[in-house]
Amino acid sequence: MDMLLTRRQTGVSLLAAATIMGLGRYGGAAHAQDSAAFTLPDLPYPIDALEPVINAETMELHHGKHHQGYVNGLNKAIEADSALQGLSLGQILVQAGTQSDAVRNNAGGHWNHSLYWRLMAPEGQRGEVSPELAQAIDSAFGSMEAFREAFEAAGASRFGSGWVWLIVDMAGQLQITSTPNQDNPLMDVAEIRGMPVLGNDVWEHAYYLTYRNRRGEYLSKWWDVVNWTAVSENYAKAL
Ligand code: MN3
Repeated sequence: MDMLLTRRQTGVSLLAAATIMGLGRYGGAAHAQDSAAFTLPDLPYPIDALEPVINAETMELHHGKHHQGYVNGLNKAIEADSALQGLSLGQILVQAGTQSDAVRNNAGGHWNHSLYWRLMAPEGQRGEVSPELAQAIDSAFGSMEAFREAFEAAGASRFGSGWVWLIVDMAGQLQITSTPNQDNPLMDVAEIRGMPVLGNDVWEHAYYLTYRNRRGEYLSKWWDVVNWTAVSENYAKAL
């Protein structure tokens, strides 16, 4: 087992945390049980539920074509590599650095998008930031407003395609970080490793139909659809 997986303070491994966070529901446990292919999770709300921030056409393409493409690509790559067969998604992610680009990109794409859909919710179902998370954000960033600004800035300055994250790092602290392409902070290759609590997709396919080249506008409007109940649960589980 990778030594980096051991959290210095709590002794909880990232892999265990990833499993707790629901990797199993998105291909981990199911895959291990029956060696069936990874599958595209259903959206937890109707396709137009996030309008006007994210329109139905964007969701249809993003979920139905892009995410499905990562699932298909991952299954194809695994089919061609018997060493990967039977591994959970989490087990593949933590050894992404020694895998082919096809495995790294498609496994990351599948995990990242499975999280992303659940970080958003329709109006009336977005909940509130838990007192514990609010306090941790204040302590790490000064205020919720300062956190949002820093998160948006990190997303805006990611060159090309990638993701911006709020993570619980290896020391148990909140940090904002960003990864290229479909990498994520669970991967052994990540500059800063930790458990994602919140993540936003800054690939153009996530926003281009509505916002064109205005990534900053997408990042600032995205807060309107964030499911704070889910984010607060992610934080509680990542500790
Ligand atoms: Mn995407």
